[in-house]
Amino acid sequence: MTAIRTTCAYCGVGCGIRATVTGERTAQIAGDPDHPANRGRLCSKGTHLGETVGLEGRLLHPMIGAKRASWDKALDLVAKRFRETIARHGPNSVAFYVSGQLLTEDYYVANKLMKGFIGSANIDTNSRLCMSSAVAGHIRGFGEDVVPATYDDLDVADLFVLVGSNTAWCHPIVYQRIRARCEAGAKLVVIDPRRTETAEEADLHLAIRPGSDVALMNGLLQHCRDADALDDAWLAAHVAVPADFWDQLGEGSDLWSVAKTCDVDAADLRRFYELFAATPRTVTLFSQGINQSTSGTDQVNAILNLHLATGRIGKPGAVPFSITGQPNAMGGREVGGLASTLAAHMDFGPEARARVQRFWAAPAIAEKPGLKAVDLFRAVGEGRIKALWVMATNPAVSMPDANRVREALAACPFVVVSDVIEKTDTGAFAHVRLPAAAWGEKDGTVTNSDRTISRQRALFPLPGEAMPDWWIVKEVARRMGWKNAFAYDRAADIWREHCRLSTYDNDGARLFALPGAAQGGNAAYDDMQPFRWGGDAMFADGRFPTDDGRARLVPVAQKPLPAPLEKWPLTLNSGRYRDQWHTMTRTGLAPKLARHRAEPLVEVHPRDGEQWDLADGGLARVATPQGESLYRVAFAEGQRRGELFVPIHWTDRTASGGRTGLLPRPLVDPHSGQPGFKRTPARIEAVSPRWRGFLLLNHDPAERPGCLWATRVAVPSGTLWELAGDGDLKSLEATLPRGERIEAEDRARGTRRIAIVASGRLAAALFVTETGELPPRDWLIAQLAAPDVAPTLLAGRAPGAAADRGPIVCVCFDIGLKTIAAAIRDQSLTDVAAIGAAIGAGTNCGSCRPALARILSEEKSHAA
Ligand SMILES: Nc1nc2c(c(=O)[nH]1)N[C@H]1C(S)=C(S)[C@@H](COP(=O)(O)OP(=O)(O)OC[C@H]3O[C@@H](n4cnc5c(=O)[nH]c(N)nc54)[C@H](O)[C@@H]3O)O[C@H]1N2
Ligand SMILES: Nc1nc2c(c(=O)[nH]1)N[C@H]1C(S)=C(S)[C@@H](COP(=O)(O)OP(=O)(O)OC[C@H]3O[C@@H](n4cnc5c(=O)[nH]c(N)nc54)[C@H](O)[C@@H]3O)O[C@H]1N2
Ligand code: SF4
Ligand SMILES: [Mo]
Repeated sequence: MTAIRTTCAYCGVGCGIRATVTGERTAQIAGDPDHPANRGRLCSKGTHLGETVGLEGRLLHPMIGAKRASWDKALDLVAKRFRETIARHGPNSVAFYVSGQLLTEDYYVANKLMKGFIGSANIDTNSRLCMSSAVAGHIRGFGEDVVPATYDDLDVADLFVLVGSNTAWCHPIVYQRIRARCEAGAKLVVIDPRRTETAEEADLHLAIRPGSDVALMNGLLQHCRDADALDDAWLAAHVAVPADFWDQLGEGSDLWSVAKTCDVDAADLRRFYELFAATPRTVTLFSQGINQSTSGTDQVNAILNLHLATGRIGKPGAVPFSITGQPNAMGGREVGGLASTLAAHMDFGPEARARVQRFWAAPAIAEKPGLKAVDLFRAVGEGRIKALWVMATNPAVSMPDANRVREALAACPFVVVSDVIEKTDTGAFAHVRLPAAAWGEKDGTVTNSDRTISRQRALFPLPGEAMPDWWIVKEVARRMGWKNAFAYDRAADIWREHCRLSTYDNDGARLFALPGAAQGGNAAYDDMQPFRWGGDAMFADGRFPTDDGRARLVPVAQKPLPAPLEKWPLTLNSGRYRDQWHTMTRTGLAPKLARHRAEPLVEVHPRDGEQWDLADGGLARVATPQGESLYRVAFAEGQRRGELFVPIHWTDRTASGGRTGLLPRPLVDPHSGQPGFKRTPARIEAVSPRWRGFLLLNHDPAERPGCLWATRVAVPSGTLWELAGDGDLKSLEATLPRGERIEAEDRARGTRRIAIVASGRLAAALFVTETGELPPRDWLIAQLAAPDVAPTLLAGRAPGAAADRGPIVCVCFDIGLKTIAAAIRDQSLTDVAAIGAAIGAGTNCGSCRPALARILSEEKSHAA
């Protein structure tokens, strides 16, 4: 069996994978030692990709309404409805909403159809929610949306500044490269209102007031100027500085004012400023804490200003680094998948429009930028957009003010959804659902955060009637009447056209160019090795893609941060968990990934918890001006007071609560249109249901159990639902399968325990209690697959009673907190490597190493 080289399905780190197909739908996953992004390493999500390549839950046939349809029927209908809508209401009455999870080839075809043939720019992407502020900031500062950094910079930097990035969880392999460099002496500063696992390992953590990043960066720039750390020669030669730039910067930028605005200790702030000024080789990495703000673009430029003014760009180990979220966020930027760009890093100027139209031999070309995501869904809601095609994204969950987005989808006369999964919250609104090929089936290219283009390669044949996204789009285009322009037979045809457009009529004015790449044949495409466009030393010559060849310092000022409102005294932040990906359509299938955090938590400072009468582990309702949702409460010392943190991953399919998309306001950055997801006024109140419990089933039920709190947890051989409610258990009992019923009741504690045994195995268990205890779930879960039925089912533990391992920390080797703590104590382990040597934890993907470090320090402080 030979390994197939491909690229991870998840984050923008873009790790290379060697996958060995071991069965019809099984594969063994290993890191690719030859891939420059990861050199063989993988994080927990990449490592467990093999658990998500089965066919459960897949959409395998085109559907018109609830009925299966042939491809011909479905494609004809989509083409007809789009054509008719355009004929009657004009090209701007239709829209595509696409995704950084499309491959470059898919993205290219969708963009070409909308901008060159339909003649509208109403194609936007979930990247609008993700890094459009970085795009706008790059264009303002550099003249083009170019990320100058590479991962090689990480290996030679002396200082890392991570701003608004939980790198340890969201870009774990980048984080491991940073840690490796720190072990050689580099310093790490983390700027994040929360003490994340990333922050816990930092040399310095500045838990700033959310939204105060511009003040922090402007103060730092002022400090560098005072400390003589600017690079005057570089500034004079390569940067345009507006006349009043330094005067406006000075205001409120003294150390004391900044410390007050950012609400951090002035001594810590000084330490950071001095460290930065003294360390030329600095990489500043930023992601959603910076981008997802109504001042996102200004925040990005505050960072770029710093690097431009100190000459920390174009040199090894000195660079600002916007790390991208999705596997092909960058590829989407390159094809022009955003409503605000045209194609191949061109804008809507008359020359660019004429050039692209000529190249495509297109009947039309979009005249101006189209609607950005939030405006686009507003236009759908107002009836201005009458036909919408959603590809590879789940806006009913992930857009801000998702209730309004759902209303808009429900009101839209024609909605098409291309997805790999049968039941998604967005798919529920579709008139036509088209089955797309998933990771492991599709072929094409992706561009990662550091401009490295790699191949995703198919491991399995296409299942059912699933087809690649590029094929689906080109078939619709052909049926709309544009046969020749969309005569692609394979992804490689599209790749070559994309490469030709990048160099077409490009005398070097556009840095994005893939020269040479267009020449290879299909075999060259199949054999493509990872390569970085733009070279390894972007901007080393000090020339920038602006009219005068200079970069720009952009004056940016800190916006006032309003005091909390009486009705909404708290600020709601949202983001990611280490082992889940977005709306969980794939990671939600993997039992091992459910181990890290099984339920949607609202993290709250313990003192705030007391103030609002919350119980750690209880339930609470979080409300904002936009909506409300339930969460399980987790007291967390790492939260700032007055702030809440919730995850973005749970949906209608997986939980009754944790519906984070319902909460943010649809407010956007004026330059980029990116929503400010990270700061929403909110309040919280305890919810105390009469009973709590769990339901374990040997199958995946079609419907979510109907009660106040129901969260689906992936487990081996079945599903687990964590439950709480006020009503009786009738509807839950109705979900139990047939079989022999064993039951026990303890009226004093309001406890009922029911087990169903069928064909000699445990088929289901429903345990609820009002005031009693619930057993740990592990042993019962294992009974689903046990060959015999244990006599102690209703006790929820083995006849001899197994020791409780505690919550799982190392998902690769299934090692719990209690096991680790015991090993540290009993074997006097003193560092993470020693834990690995003793019990194996943290020695595979390494994602749990920050957690191990924390357990170590907790054990140390216990001992002391
Ligand atoms: N495990 C996992 N990894 C992922 C993903 C996933 O779903 N799961 N998704 C991928 C995608 S698409 C993306 S975009 C990236 C996102 O990667 P990250 O940006 O690292 O992730 P987030 O958790 O959204 O937010 C990062 C941090 O910003 C902080 N923050 C909030 N407000 C502020 C502020 O005002 N200032 C500062 N300085 N910080 C603030 C938050 O507290 C949070 O810790 O992750 C990618 N990787
Ligand atoms: N409150 C809050 N909201 C946020 C964020 C936040 O931090 N806070 N972050 C935002 C960010 S940065 C992002 S990137 C978004 C992510 O949000 P989404 O893009 O909505 O999330 P995903 O779950 O990745 O959705 C991808 C969909 O595409 C499907 N899919 C997977 N592969 C393919 C394929 O090859 N073809 C097709 N056609 N379909 C496929 C999946 O099954 C899934 O339904 O969420 C945003 N929303
Ligand atoms: S860091 Fe993890 S999720 Fe991201 S590409 Fe690498 S293996 Fe995949
Ligand atoms: Mo993202």
